[in-house]
Amino acid sequence: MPPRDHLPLSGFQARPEAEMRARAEAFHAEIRCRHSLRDFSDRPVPRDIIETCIRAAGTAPSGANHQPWHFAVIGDPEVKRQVRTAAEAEERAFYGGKAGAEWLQALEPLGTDAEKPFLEAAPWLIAIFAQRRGGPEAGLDLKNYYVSESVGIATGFLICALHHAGLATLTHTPKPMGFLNEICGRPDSERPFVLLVTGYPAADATIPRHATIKKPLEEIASFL
Ligand code: IYR
Repeated sequence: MPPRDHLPLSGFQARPEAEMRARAEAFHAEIRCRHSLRDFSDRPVPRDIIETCIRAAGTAPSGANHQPWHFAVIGDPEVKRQVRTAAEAEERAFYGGKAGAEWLQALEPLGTDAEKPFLEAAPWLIAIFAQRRGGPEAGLDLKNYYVSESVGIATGFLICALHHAGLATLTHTPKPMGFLNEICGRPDSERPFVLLVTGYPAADATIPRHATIKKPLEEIASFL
C-alpha cells in the first residue's frame, strides 16, 4: 500500500446555526429564481466570467477524481449557426413524430418546438462532453467511473455558478447530439451530455408557468 498523502482540510467554514439557517434560506431564495430560459438577448458576456464559472464546475466531485468532463465553449457566430442548423434538423425529426405521443404531450405545457433561435442569439453555448476514458491528469487513457453522475453534478455546479453570476441558462438536449462532436472537434470516446446556453434574458423574455411549479418538500423528501 502506498503511503497516504493527505493534507489538512482548509477553507471549510463551520458556522453558528443561526447563520447556517440564514445562508440556507438565502441560497434557496437565490436558486428558486433560476428558470430555464429560451428567450435570450444578444448582449455580449465577457469570456472571463464564463471561464470562472467553468473553473467552479471543475471543482465538482467525480469518480476517483478523474474529472471526466470537457466544456467546449462556443462564441463564434458561424459555429453557433452550425450548431443551430444541426440542432434544428434533429428537433424537426423529434417534434415530427420521433419523440412519440407521450413525450410530445409532456412537453406541451412548455410550448417548445423545433425552432431554436436562441442558439444564435445567446452569446455563449457550452457543449458539455462526458469522457468514457481519461484519468486524473491530462494525457492519461484510463477508465473513468460514474461518468454520468460526475458530469451531471459538474453541470449542476455550472448552472448554479452562472445563475449566481447573474446569467440565465438553458439545459438544451437536442436528440441525438452527435453533431456536437464534429462541430467541436471532440473524439468519439466523448459523449455530448448537454448543450448549456447562457447569456442575458431578452427584454420581453417569458417562462412557462408550468416550469415554475415545484414539488413541495413533503413530496420530494422523507426523513427516516
Ligand atoms: N430537446 C427538445 C425537446 C425537449 C425535451 C425535454 I425532456 C424538455 O424538458 C424540453 C425540450 C427541445 O429542446 O425542444
